[in-house]
Amino acid sequence: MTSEQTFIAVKPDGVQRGLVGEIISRFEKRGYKLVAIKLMTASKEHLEKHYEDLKEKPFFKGLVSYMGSGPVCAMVWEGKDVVKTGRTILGATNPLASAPGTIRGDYAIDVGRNVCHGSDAVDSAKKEIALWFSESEIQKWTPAQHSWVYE
Ligand code: YYY
Ligand code: MG
Repeated sequence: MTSEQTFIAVKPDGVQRGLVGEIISRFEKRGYKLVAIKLMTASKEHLEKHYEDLKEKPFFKGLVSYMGSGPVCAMVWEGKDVVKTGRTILGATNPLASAPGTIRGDYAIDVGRNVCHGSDAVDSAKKEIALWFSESEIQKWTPAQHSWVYE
């Protein structure tokens, strides 16, 4: 099995709305493995780095201020094709375009309050994981269910 890792975060609105458990649950139930998790209020500098590709966008300043307005639940999830599948589990960036059954499609309306983040590619996942976590915070473990999820 070729495994990969992705950075998933419950944004401050998701934390405030009590959606942390629900979001973790969707990844767990799908069969993915949680390898790192922490609650963190990110600094402006940290968020500017996290979203550096978007720094020219008109919504950048508001995005950074919203993301730093309270704790974020930062996580690393691991498993087969988890970057792409993670994005599918989150839904489209604009919640109004997200299908019901996705996190954003079930719990969000405005794009600026879309409750969760997920890396968009394997390379950006690596960069984001390195920004949010030190290597010692990432666990190596084998879930008991592994052989019941993968053939
Ligand atoms: O990766 P994803 O979060 O789905 O979208 P990005 O294009 O990377 O934008 C990051 C973040 O910016 C998005 O989740 C909400 C916010 N945003 C916004 O406030 N207004 C937009 N028109 C586009 C994105
Ligand atoms: Mg993105």
